[in-house]
Amino acid sequence: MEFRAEPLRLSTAEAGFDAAFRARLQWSADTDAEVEVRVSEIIADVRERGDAAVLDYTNRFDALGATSVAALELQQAEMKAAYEGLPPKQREALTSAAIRVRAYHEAQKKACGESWSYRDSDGTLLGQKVTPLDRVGIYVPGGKAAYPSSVLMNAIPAHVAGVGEIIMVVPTPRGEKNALVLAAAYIAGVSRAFTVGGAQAVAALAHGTQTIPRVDKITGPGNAYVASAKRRVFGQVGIDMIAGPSEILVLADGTTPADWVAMDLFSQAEHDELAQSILLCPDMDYIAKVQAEIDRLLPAMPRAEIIAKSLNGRGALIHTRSMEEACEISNRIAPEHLEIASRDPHRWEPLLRHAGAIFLGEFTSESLGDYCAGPNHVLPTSGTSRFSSPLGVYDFQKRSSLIEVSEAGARTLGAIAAELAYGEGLQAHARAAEMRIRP
Ligand code: HSO
Ligand code: ZN
Repeated sequence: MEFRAEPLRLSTAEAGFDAAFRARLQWSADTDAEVEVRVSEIIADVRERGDAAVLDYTNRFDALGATSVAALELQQAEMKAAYEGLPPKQREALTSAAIRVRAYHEAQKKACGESWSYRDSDGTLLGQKVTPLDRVGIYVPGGKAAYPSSVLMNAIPAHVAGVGEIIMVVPTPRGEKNALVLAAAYIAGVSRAFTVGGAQAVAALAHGTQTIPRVDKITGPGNAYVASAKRRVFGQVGIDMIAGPSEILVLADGTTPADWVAMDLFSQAEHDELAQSILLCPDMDYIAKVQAEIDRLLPAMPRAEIIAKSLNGRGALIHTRSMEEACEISNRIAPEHLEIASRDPHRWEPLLRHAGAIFLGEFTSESLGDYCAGPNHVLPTSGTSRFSSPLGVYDFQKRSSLIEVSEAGARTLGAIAAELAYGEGLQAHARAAEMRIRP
């Protein structure tokens, strides 16, 4: 069967652009009421029955015959053996990726993850103390989107942050374990791992059971059940984000080979029928070239059906009046991945404010960022890069303020605080400040 991909052709010069833009390019993350009910029942059951509930759901949903949750724990020796048993080239690639991802996150920790303090003119010490989380849970999907690279992207920043214990959960339908996922867990510093998935895994991590320890934060992508469960346990534990389908936006000035750009559009489209790939370009001839490359390259792609559905459903090739206008539209979309396919990417980068990750220049394919460039591939989707950031070391740390007031500071600050405390009618506050003012 042949799949044609005809992404929507839009021109910013046409009157209907705005309406078409809203209808096609904006994402609504509606939740499914049935999923919500099911997930709330599962969470309540896991809270009440602990291991017994986790075991029941896991045996039922993943067609296992386990007799205890303890039996679902993966041993370090098994993860190590998986790593050692990988074909050498795969093992080397995984190791190289892990080394680069670790180096990037170590630099990130140095730049924005260290404690700091200063003394003011009264000798009062003020600062911020950064501490890692004690224990985090990492959810790894086990179904059609089992990504060992995501194990690295979640576990490595946690490890670099200094998290005490990293607990991984991964469903293994019919008991099938993914050797690359186990190997990635082994080299990324996962402390314990359980072959448990779905809402029951999230509930177990959030509330703790007899066997699965309760964590402080849960990160990692998952299906609708996992997303719903993460939303529900938020507050009891921290969560990273609720990830939507993958997105790529390519800003092209026509200087990058059109087949490279077509393949980059495919690379996110192949994740999911709901993924979104968009090209913004001021050169109509170039857009036609990219379309021709899409037509030429698609039939040979193993995931042609998914790619075609994604491009036909949510994809767009947009003709803009200029590169400046393309940058403005990109800011409006706030994509997860933004490629600047240009020989002069630094000319456009300053105009771009909202994107999970920005890939500069013709040699920077988005896929390098997915695996091994170094930055994290867990990124804000669905326009949320307007207000949020890639997963990073900072997601596995928290900050405490530090205050040490000197005797002189007690005088200056005491007078200010007492005045404001009396204004609020809070005597004890005022007196506590005043008592420390020595004559
Ligand atoms: N592009 C995905 C991450 C990924 N790609 C994993 C390949 N494997 C995140 O949007
Ligand atoms: Zn990807």
